Amino acid sequence: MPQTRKIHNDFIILLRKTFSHDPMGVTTKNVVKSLKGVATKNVLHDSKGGAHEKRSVTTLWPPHSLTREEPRTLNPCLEVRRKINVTTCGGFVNASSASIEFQLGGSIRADMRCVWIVQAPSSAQRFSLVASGLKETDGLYVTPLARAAPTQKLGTLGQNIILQSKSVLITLIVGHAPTLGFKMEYYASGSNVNPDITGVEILTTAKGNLTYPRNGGIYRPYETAVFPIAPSVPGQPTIRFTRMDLESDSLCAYDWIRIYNWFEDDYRQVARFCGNTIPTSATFQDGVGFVLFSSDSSVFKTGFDFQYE
Ligand SMILES: [Ca+2]
Repeated sequence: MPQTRKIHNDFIILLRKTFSHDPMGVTTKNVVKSLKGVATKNVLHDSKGGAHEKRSVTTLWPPHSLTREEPRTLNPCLEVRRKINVTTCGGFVNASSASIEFQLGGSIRADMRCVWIVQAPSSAQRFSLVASGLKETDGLYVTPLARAAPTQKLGTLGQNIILQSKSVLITLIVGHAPTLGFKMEYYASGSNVNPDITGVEILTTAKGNLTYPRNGGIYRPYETAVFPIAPSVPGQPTIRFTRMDLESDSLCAYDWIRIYNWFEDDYRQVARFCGNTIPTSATFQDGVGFVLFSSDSSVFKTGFDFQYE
């Protein structure tokens, strides 16, 4: 390289070092912006702190004293944050957006059942499939818990499904042959509302039991508690209630329990009961179902127990 050219290049490098706006080498891409110089953590807007994922505090640069004031319209919590990514078979996510990535690049056993429940602080949610090795004989389904619309199959990449429901069940139904994994995402959509789920447990063991409320006492007003049963070893679980103590009325219109059984691409209600009535047992012949409990504004009892195997 000619000497003059080298001097020129060195000068350019010196200029860049001297006037760089990023002397720490920190890229601004993932920096959480702050409003009025207040440190902002990578927190989610979870009204109940339901998404338990721990996050580190994102480093701020430049220091607050050097941060120029941001436009007032910015929400300090909604700036760049890492999205929750669930990778287990089943789970509960309480956040405005998340991805569910199950065995992507790997295989899933035949007849597998997984249920995720997602809840966003909004009146609707949008779902899309990002990557999929699922076959035609498999299915990934979204079911609004509010039951305002039927279950829909999320089967095509790029497809968007919007459901008018604060909380949604996502059900994986694998056919009678092993298959490959997938990745899907959901986003809050619509107007802001308070979340509706007051209790949730996803039962994945081969057998088990549940008492609600979990710590005894009486249940609360306006409960919506949901308990999917989807054993991770495929089977046909039978559910039996062993104790019932709900407000009683002839139509079960106030406080009630419903049992839903997966059958032909949707959840079908197989029982609705209240008071002290112990219902007959129900078998989930296709390997998955759920219990839904709801209470109204007055008269509260001690709840219920059930077991399944
Ligand atoms: Ca009641």
